[in-house]
Amino acid sequence: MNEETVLYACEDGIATVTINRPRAFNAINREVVAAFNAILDKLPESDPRVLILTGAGEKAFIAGADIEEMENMDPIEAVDYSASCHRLLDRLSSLPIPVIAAVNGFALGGGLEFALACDVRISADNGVFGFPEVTLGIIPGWGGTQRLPRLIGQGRALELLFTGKRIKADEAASLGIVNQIVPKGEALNGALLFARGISRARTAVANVKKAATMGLRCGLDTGLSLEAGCFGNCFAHPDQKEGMAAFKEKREARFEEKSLKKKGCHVS
Ligand code: CO8
Repeated sequence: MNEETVLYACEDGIATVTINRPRAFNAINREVVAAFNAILDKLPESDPRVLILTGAGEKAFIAGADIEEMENMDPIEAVDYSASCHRLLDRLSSLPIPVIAAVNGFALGGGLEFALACDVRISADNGVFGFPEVTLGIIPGWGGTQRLPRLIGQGRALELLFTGKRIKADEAASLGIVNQIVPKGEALNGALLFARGISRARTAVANVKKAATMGLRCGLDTGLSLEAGCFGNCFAHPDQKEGMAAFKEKREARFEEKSLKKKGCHVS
């Protein structure tokens, strides 16, 4: 396996995962899926507090699944491939840390699905979004039919899914797909800036992510019970005492540095 198809770096608690197939516009193939899984296996070693996902080069975040690799799949292989990427994106989205997509160009098909599995999307102004699958005679198979309607509503999602049309970053922002737009070439810097603005109270951040993301998978009553549990979790952690003491003493809180290692790699 060529390990360089996915790059990993971690600095000052912020991890960056870069899909590195710029000549194929960072299209995802099985090798990328395996390399990404291997990076997630090792994530607790560097114990980041935020993860940023981006694509190599100036033109594409990820231009989808590798069409050449998919072309001759039979239905059973297609189901297996779909499920294997569901597992990868579930691992990514259930990390107990914020995950930010830094979209630096095309985010099409599977590329948009990778971006949707992130918590937040920062896009350069040359970002292009869409689900062209129907134009290839297939449908999104890595969560797009499920995550997009949950994010922007069924009608608006179906418009993109039915037509396969591409939209620019400003339209994606107005639909709620993109959180922030930054100038071309600045997606990673924009994501880094966003990451640095996230609270260092890691347990509180992990619990707020768990409540807000797992809560979307259930009804309101169950979601409220989940929130109560997450609220309680915070009171079992020293950060709650420290945060409230710091407020009373009119000083900055000193929250615990490490938590991914202790808590394992899942929000659930
Ligand atoms: N797969 C493979 N190669 C790709 C892909 C892709 N998705 N996208 C781009 N490339 C390659 C091109 O083949 C080309 O390679 P080469 O130079 O060797 O010919 C290179 O990247 C550059 O592409 P272009 O020359 O086409 O560059 P343009 O600037 O003219 O166009 C586009 C850029 C608009 C991104 C164009 O390449 C394009 O439309 N790409 C395909 C986008 C697409 O349809 N994506 C969806 C794919 S399907 C999918 O993602 C399904 C996900 C769920 C799978 C579930 C599995 C069971």
